[in-house]
Amino acid sequence: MSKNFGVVGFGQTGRSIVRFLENSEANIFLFDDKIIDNPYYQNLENFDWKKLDFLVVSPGIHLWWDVHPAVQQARKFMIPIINDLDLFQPQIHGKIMAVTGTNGKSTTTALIHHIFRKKFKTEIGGNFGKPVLDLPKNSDFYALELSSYQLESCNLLGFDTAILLNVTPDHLTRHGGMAGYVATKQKIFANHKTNSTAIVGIDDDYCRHVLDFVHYPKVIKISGKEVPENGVGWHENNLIDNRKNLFKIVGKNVPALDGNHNRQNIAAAYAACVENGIEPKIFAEGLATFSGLEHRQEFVKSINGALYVNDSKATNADSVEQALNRFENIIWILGGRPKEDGIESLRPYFSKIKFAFLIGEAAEKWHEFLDENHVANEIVFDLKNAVKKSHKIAREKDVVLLSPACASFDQFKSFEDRGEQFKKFVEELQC
Ligand code: UMA
Ligand code: ADP
Repeated sequence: MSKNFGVVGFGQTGRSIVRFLENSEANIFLFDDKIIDNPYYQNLENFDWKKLDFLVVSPGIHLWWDVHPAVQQARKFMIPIINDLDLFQPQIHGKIMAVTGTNGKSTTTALIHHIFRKKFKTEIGGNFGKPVLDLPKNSDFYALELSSYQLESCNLLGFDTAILLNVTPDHLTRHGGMAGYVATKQKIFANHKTNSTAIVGIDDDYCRHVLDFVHYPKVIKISGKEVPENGVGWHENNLIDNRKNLFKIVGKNVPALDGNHNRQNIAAAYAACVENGIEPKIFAEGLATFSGLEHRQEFVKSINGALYVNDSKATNADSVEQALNRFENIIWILGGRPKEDGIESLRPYFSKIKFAFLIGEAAEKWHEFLDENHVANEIVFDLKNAVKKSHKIAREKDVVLLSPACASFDQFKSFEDRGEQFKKFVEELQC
């Protein structure tokens, strides 16, 4: 008998879920807070919840804090709540390499995909690119970026390779604080297969805490700062595989992945590669040809000796810290829709800031904070103005850095839109 599936959220993920269910025998009932012109759309208020067999939720749907009404109803009628990953996993035979962490997920997933494609049929998706149900089902490997939102609603955990890069404060409102956020990230290791591998970053306290509770058949520690005992890490400019007392140099830093933060990503990608049959030589070749991702410390242009850098994806303090650490003489463009963790942790870098231009909803609040900390700053509200004003004061060797420490949704469609607009405004500047 055909099953009844409720689908909550008709965004990118919801559409892929509906497409998938349409190809099965399922009956589909679609919910969204917006009224949607779609034959499956249901009004949540008068729906007969008892008839559902499953409720499939999109990543944006809150399960534990500020719980979405559809989720509340499903719980009341004991309907299993699942997500697109739960539907995807039984469909495939290929191995899943799942990547999570507060920062570096996209870069690491893209790097793994770039290298794996040299040897195996490999797809990339999840929180980066296509939702999983839009991926071909016949691949050897799947490099999946998983956000905390996706881990929260996934039940069929048990990946072939599970990677946790780092954990620093982010999405705290959604997860009810840091404890909830860490627990959700930790879920990536909640289950395993007989030959699964866990790859765990050891560069922050939260990850080191999680490491104590990872019971995978194989655990590889990785670091961007040191060479872990029996793990993979860095000594000076060399990536070192230190397992089985084999102190082996396997690669050097590459320009597209400059910066200490990327060393963590490279170490994790290396561990995932060698554990799955990629020889170190192929890894090193792949590393050298990886061109990096847009909007992550992306060098846009040099004008009169000043470098313009698009780091629009830096939406939390830890990711901004990597950029402030890397550059000197910074003209900093920041702001947008602020996160709960704020920018207090960036204080040690304030002496490197020549001037800060504040945009978006965070502007007023952070203006006061920067004033208190003696950082010269001005509220300009919009990005175009910020770029123009930065250009006026930029001198040789300065770095004009868009690294907002905020979500983009107050003024832009997405972080990509914000980054594209930044690049456009930079291109329009007169030398
Ligand atoms: N909706 C509701 N009620 C809600 C929330 C959403 O009805 O309470 C509806 C909206 O009206 C809309 C739909 O749900 O119609 C949107 O669904 P969604 O918010 O789950 O977003 P998708 O379009 O499905 O995109 C999701 C990810 N979005 C989120 O996690 C919020 C995308 O990550 C991801 O790329 C995409 O799936 C493909 O897998 C975005 C993101 O911001 C880029 N991710 C966060 C991050 O990276 O920090 C986690
Ligand atoms: P995510 O997908 O987790 O958001 P990205 O690879 O898109 O990660 O990078 C997002 C931001 O974080 C960029 O500003 C980038 O420079 C920074 N970043 C990348 N890797 C790391 C890391 N390992 N630790 C801290 N910050 C990082």
